[in-house]
Amino acid sequence: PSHVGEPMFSAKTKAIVWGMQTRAVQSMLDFDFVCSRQEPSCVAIIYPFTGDHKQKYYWGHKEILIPVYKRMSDAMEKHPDADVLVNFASLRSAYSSTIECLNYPQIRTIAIIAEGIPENYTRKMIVKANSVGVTIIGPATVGGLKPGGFKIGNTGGMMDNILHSKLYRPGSVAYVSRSGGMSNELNNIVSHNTDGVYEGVAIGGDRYPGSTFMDHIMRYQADKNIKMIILLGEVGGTEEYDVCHALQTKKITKPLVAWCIGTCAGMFTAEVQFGHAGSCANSNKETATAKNEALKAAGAHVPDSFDYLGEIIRDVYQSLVGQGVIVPAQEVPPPTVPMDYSWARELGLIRKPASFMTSICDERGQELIYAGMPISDVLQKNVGIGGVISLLWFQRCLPSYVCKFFEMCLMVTADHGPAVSGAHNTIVCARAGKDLVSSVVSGLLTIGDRFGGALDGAAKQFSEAYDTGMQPTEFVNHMRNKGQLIMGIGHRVKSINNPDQRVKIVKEFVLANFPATPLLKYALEVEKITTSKKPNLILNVDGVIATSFVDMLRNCGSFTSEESQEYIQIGAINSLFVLGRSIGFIGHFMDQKRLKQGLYRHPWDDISYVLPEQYNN
Ligand code: Q5B
Repeated sequence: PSHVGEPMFSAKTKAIVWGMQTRAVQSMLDFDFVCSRQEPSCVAIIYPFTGDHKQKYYWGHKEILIPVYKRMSDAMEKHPDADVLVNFASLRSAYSSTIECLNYPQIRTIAIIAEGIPENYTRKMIVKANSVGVTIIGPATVGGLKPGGFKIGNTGGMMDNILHSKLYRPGSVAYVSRSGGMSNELNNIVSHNTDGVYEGVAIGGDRYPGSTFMDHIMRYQADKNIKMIILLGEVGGTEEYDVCHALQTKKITKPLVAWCIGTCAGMFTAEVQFGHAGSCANSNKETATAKNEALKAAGAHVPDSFDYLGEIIRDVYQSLVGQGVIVPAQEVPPPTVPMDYSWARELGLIRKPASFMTSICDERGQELIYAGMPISDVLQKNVGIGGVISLLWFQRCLPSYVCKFFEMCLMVTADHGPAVSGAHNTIVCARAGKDLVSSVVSGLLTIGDRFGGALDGAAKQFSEAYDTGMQPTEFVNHMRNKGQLIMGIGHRVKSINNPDQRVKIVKEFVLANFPATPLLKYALEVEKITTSKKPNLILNVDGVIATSFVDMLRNCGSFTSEESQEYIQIGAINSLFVLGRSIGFIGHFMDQKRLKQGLYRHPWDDISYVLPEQYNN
């Protein structure tokens, strides 16, 4: 192929990523940015499980879009300048996606990340790749990198690692290893002892790697920018002997530092299989110790143990500097890559005021917590719905008589028949074919000053009158003079002749159980005056609940006077009617659906048409 002899990666390399590996793609782009590349290296993503779309990534501070293609053919056609495929396909689809990719002559290198691909599949991929002149890196690898130019996927680790090992600019040392994890360690060792990494490839831990140590070492030998080579082999396989042969036959002339890891295998009496599929010695020749000896005999610089690898690398490097073969370049600081918000927060580097606050419920931990009480305790302690209201509305456990009061209010307000405004609306809405939420909401929206929502007004009016020392008669006259109705007084159908049992039940409970009930008693005095004028001007269900609610807030001992006042001011007193009547509205919705009631149309004979004269026939 035309690309033979050209460097495998450069600062212009463009890659297509197979698989939805958003972190890896971002990591490639961050690497590009810190290397001062002009353009992002990842130009497209192939993901067969969604339709074509674009995904947002960061390019430094800026946001850019990278196209995602369902079909490989589209990605190749739209990005003819991409010559690397970073294949994140799983072990099940890595074979088919690699074989498909080998049909596109634009691709020169394929990195296969998946571990566990069956060896016969890998061998078929290698045969096909060799036949079309494509280099495979992997399988079972993190990939490789070229400082200052390009990196495959997650190679090199996080940004602090990349900065620490100065991988944003090229050095003079190239390495090839099997292990991806150990290549990170090599980045660290090389950056500490030399002018840095020029290129590094991890060929992967399988028995049959797509490209070999020799493939990469011969590339390094040919590249004039590389002044020394490091080989990090391991127990298992015989490929290191090819390197020995190349050293002996002077195919490799650059200084080569080598070490095979796994020398400890000799300390075990039985055969040892290390983490990689290929890292197991099938004969004495495949042991790390034998290979290290052979490499040393062939002329490689081999340390006595891994601990001295850095030292020997430094010695070779310094002698090259001494000979003038390496002239260390001046350090240029890299551009700053912004840190991801979540990572910076985890490191405790930044703080930000939260957009919103909550103080009643926390669902983040193992157990849901209502105002400090785990949900299992809520149930175990049998606090009931009144207790849950105490916790979620008032952030505290209120006395049991208060919880009982809440529950009683919910029960008595749960419904008052289909004729009232809210139930009527819910029914009409349900019959118009609407869903539960819409129907219930249409009922709830009728709750206001006249219907069911007079509690807040009643709480304010009665408490203000009482607190300013107005006598009940004074209050009634004052309201009449202002031309205002007294909230919580009056009912369409209930009167002193047709008393409202709900009012009686709540009133009796509150008078018997609350420590003090001054406002309720005040309201009952007002009722005496209003009913003397008109029998339907009773203290209604809204009025009795509202005044009792205020008595509870002020006298149960759980609230300061400021807190009690705040609940009245913020409009919290309607809450019990709203919650209670929701039960009834849901009932009416279900009832209408169950009864298969059709669309409601109000009868004409129940509507008085009073149009302006000129429009009447
Ligand atoms: N007058 C409730 O009125 C109603 C007066 C008043 C002084 C008053 C009316 C009112 C305040 C709001 C209130 C909650 C509209 C009611 C509820 C839940 C429910 C509903 C259900 C359920 C009824 C006749 C005469 C007039 C008026 C005077 C009336 N109210 N004076 N203070 N509060 N109350 N709402 O019968 O001289 O003849 O012109 O707005 O507390 O919603 O079951 O239906 O569970 O679903 O239409 O219980 O009282 O009387 O307006 O014709 O007035 O009495 O000024 O005097 P009515 P109106 P005048 S409980």
